[in-house]
Amino acid sequence: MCTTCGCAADEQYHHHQHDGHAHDRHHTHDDHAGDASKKIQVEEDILARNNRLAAGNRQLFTQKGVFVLNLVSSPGSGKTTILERTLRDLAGRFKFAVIEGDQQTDNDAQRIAATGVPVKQINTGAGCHLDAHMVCHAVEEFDLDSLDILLIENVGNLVCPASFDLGEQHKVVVLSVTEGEDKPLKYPQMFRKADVMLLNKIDLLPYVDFDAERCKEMARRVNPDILIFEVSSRTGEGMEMWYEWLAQGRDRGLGTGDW
Ligand SMILES: Nc1nc2c(ncn2[C@@H]2O[C@H](COP(=O)(O)OP(=O)(O)O)[C@@H](O)[C@H]2O)c(=O)[nH]1
Ligand SMILES: [Mg+2]
Repeated sequence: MCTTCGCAADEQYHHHQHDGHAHDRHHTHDDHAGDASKKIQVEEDILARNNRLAAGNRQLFTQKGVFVLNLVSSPGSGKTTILERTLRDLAGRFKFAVIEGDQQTDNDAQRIAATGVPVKQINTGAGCHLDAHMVCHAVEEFDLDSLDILLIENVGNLVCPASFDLGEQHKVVVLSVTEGEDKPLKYPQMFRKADVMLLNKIDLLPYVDFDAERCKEMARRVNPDILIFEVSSRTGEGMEMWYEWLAQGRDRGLGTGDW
């Protein structure tokens, strides 16, 4: 039994391996309404439990004065590269820690460790998102009292991470210019849940068929309040505005302020 949140660790792990795809796993030829309502009940229970744990995480982060962001995107949009540059550029200003989520490997954790920032890798196995329980245990490895900002890189996936609150103050969605400008309309839940969108890889704009204005208009259509920063984590272009937002969010004591 886990002492922090009262879970039975093995049972919980088993749950995580499936919960992202709970919708698939009970289908048989005689699937019927009873099974469907059971599935809905299971999914509701999973989300309700996650929400309870996320609320606990958020309370802890607030108590400790840690500003927490959950970075979400499809694989390869540049989340880790954005983190690497942010950590190096703001090293003197804030004390950071990072949680890395991937199905397999600690490649991203190694990249973050090279910046000198404490990092914890979570491998989700077959799971397609991080959840509040995983984060609750991952932060046990950090000295939260000494931290200013915790950055969580979620598993690359524009669908499931939208449903799982981790206890963050904000979701930050990263979209790169190689992915097509209509992604906000195709995956509206994610763009609706995010407070900030980083439109990354703008150094590639001259080489790709991507209309940045149209993309921003689509993002605002699903979320009129979303803040959009156009950046290149390769060249550093536009990153100052992102840093300014980070610093102001942190300085305002975890609020969203006037942005
Ligand atoms: N041209 C360009 N490439 C980038 C940029 N940001 C990331 N990349 C590249 O995109 C690929 C995926 O980046 P990564 O940070 O691993 O993406 P993640 O899967 O979202 O963490 C790598 O080859 C990066 O070098 C950028 O701003 N411009
Ligand atoms: Mg990554």
